[in-house]
Formats: sequence, C-alpha cells, structure tokens
Amino acid sequence: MDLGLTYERAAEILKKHNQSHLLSFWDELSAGQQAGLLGQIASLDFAQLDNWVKTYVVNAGGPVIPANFGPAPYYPASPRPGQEELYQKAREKGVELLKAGKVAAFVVAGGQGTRLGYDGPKGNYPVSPVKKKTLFTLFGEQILAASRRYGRGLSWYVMTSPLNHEATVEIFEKAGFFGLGRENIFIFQQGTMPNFAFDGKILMADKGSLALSPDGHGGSLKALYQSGAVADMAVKGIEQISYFQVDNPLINIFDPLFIGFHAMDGAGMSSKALKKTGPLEKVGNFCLVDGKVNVIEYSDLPDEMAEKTKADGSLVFELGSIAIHIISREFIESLNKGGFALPFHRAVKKIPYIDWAGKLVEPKGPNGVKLETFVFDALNFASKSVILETIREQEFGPVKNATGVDSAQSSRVMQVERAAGWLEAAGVKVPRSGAGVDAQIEISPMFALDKEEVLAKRGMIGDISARSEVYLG
Ligand code: UD2
Repeated sequence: MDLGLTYERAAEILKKHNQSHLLSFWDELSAGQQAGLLGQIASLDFAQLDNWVKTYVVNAGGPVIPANFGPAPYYPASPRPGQEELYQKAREKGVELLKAGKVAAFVVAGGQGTRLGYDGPKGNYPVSPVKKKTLFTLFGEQILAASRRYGRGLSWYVMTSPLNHEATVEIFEKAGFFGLGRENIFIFQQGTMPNFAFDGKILMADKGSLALSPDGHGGSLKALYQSGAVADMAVKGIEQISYFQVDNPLINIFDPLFIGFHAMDGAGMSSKALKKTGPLEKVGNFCLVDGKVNVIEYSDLPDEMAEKTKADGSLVFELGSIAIHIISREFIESLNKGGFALPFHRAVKKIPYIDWAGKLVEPKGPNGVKLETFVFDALNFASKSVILETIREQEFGPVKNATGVDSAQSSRVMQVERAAGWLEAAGVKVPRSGAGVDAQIEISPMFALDKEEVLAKRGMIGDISARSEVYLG
C-alpha cells in the first residue's frame, strides 16, 4: 500500500484520468476501508491507464495476426534418421543441468478455474484414479522423486493470485510442503488488472474496492521478477525454469531431452507442442513470423489457414501449444530490465459490480472488459526458441471442465492409459476390454517417473486382474 497517497491527491489523479467515481462512496467507508481503497488506487498504473482504455476497452484492439507467417520448425518427439546422437546429447545435457541443480519447477496457479466449478485453488482438486490425489500432491511427488533421482533438492516456484493465495499457502503448509523442504518452495502472487465497463470506467466490486482480476499467465514473467523469485533463483544457481499449468496431471516436469535442447540451442524460451487433433482444436498454433516463433491463438487463426494441408494431407499448422515451456532465468531478467510489456488480450465478460447508487448488480450478459497477457507472447522477444514435439497420451490430460472433454473423468482415463502403457512396455499383462483398460491403475511418481523406471522395478509388480484397483506407490 502506498502510504503517501492522500484522498486529495487521489481525487486529483482520478479526475485527470476520468475515474473520479472510484471515490463516490468515500464518506461511507471506515478508516480501514478508506486506506484499502487508496492502496488499490495507488497500485494502478496511471502512466498506462488511458492508453489501455483507448486501445483495448473503448476500442477492441489487441494482438493482430501478422501479414506473413508460416509453420514453425520443431524437433519431432523421436529423432529422425541421423538425429539419434543429437537427441542423446540433448538428454545428457538435461541430466547434467538437473544434477547440478540448475533447473526449477514453476507452476502457474493463479487462474479462477471457473469452468471446473470448484470452489478453491484448482491445485487442490482430486484427480488421480485410485488414491484421488490432488494436482498439487502429484506435482509435489514428482518433484520429490526427481530430486532423489538427480541427487539435489529441486526447487518449486508457485504462482497464485489474490483470489487463491492464502488458501494455496495453507494447503502447502498442511501438506508439510510435500516433503520438499520449506526452503525449496517459493509461493508468490501475480499482479491484477482493473475490470472496465465498456465506456472505460473502472468497475467497483463494492463501495471500498475496485473490481480486479489476475493479469493473465503472461503476468508470471513480471511477477517472477517483482516477487524476488528470480533473485532467489540466482542465489540458488538456478538457470532454467520448467513452466507448466496447474491443470495437467500428466506433465513431465523435468524432461532432460526438452531441457537439453533448450540449453544447447541457447534459447530464451522454448515450448513443447502436440500434433493437433484437428485443424480447429482449441489450442494456440505455433507459427514462424520474421524468423521468430509465435503462438497464434485458435480464435485468431482464420479457418481457411487452419485447414490448409500439405501434399501428404497433414495440416500445415499442425502443432498446438499446450503451455509447457522452458524459460531461461536470464531471459526473464532481460525482459524486466528492458521494461517489457506484453500485449493485452481483451475478454468481454459478465462482471458483477456496484452501480451509482451503491447497489450490487449481477449482470445477465457481458457488461465489461477484462485484460490479460498471455505467456506465449513472450516467445516473440526470445532471440532463440526451440519447439519439441511431445505425445498427447504421455503428457497432456488437463482437467479444465466439470464434464466431457478435458474433464476430471477424461484425465483419469488418460492417467490410467498411460500407466497401463508403461506396464505393458515392461511386459506386464494389463486387462483390456472394448472400452479400454479394464482396471483402475495409478502409478505414483514416487514409484516411477517414466516407463524405464517401471521396467527397472518389474520384479515388484504383480498381476493385474480385471476390474481391480492397482496402486503402485
Ligand atoms: C490455455 C492456452 C491454450 C492451450 C491450453 C492448454 C491461453 C489463452 N490458451 O488455455 O492455447 O495451451 O491452455 O491447456 O493461454 N493462470 C494464471 N493466472 C491467470 C490466468 C491463468 O495463473 O491470470 C493459469 C491457470 O491457473 C492455469 C493456466 O494459467 O494453470 C491456464 O489458464 P486457462 O485455464 O485460462 O487456459 P486455457 O485452458 O484457456
């Protein structure tokens, strides 16, 4: 809170920026509420505010798709003939960095999770098929198992938002920081942006506070720096950050191959990609614009381009972004020192607010604008950027919706399928019926991080009978 901002000064600044209404209920507020409101006003970026209103709120500005672009080059999931040695080298480089403690995990968990309809931090949602472990528990176990594998306490950075920060900290405390050691966990909050009415006025959530929402996952690149997380990494000798979203229990947090390619190519920010299920799948598209990797959101890529095919029938824009990145600490430092700003994306939403009479309004239709930045827009600032293809069944089974596609149910099926595949590769017979695996199988990251580890522990695995529940922990 800026203790220097007085009512008079705030009134003066707000008048200049056409936001005087924010003080309409001043006289009705307690001293504490008044201080809170002044603090929120002080945290607004008045140097940018009028420009944001003009560009993104009153007008529907935002990132425009470039005039010329093509598909981005990538490393396929398995080496092409002749690339075996290169892949081997990359893997070794990744292992070397992990053993040296130079890689940290970073989950973005500041989102609202509205689609899931779960009241609480999404990371606390139970997702595993047998033990019903939460997303945070699965990530924690994976980081602990990797710490043991590489002989170092690997660090975990967690980004929350004002919507869920306290609840998230409480979950980590109750879980004993998942056995990782308090010193290896760094939880910090992302920034917020005010919500606007279509005329550019900032909406108020109640008489003493503005309607604010998290500034998007792109805000993580600023928050990592401003929270001191990047400085903490520098002290710990961490050079690379493995970025992932809170909703994906299949994430392979420390993939030596991915880390190795990124580091060997001296990239600032790299990405994993999937072959899309179809031209219009709702994921960003990897493109090359003026020699730079960019992601163009599915909603911005014209259908006729999305549907374009190559001679062999495959899609020209075949690679989808699944929000898995390796980001160099140095890249984040240089972005922040250069006063960087990512473009805003404008979302028209239903935003509850109080009207001129101080009455709470729950709008029936969209009544305002929220502004967010997207992390993948930073790719454009990286002088080098690597894309590595990954396999959906191995690494992408997000929990986004209450039912149907990308739901807890579909993710559980994928978790069981992946576990079954790892077991079968080790020669274990898995019961299957027409509908898929005919058992509930869960392999804890503490038992095995990959199929090679399952094979190494083959002797510890018994038979799996149909319709049974099997937990390897
Ligand atoms: C994102 C990508 C999409 C694809 C997909 C893969 C965008 C616009 N689209 O879609 O291309 O890669 O993920 O799963 O990104 N978050 C924050 N703070 C915020 C907003 C979000 O931490 O202010 C976190 C959130 O907690 C979650 C992640 O970012 O972990 C993704 O957010 P989302 O659910 O809004 O992204 P989605 O599914 O629309």
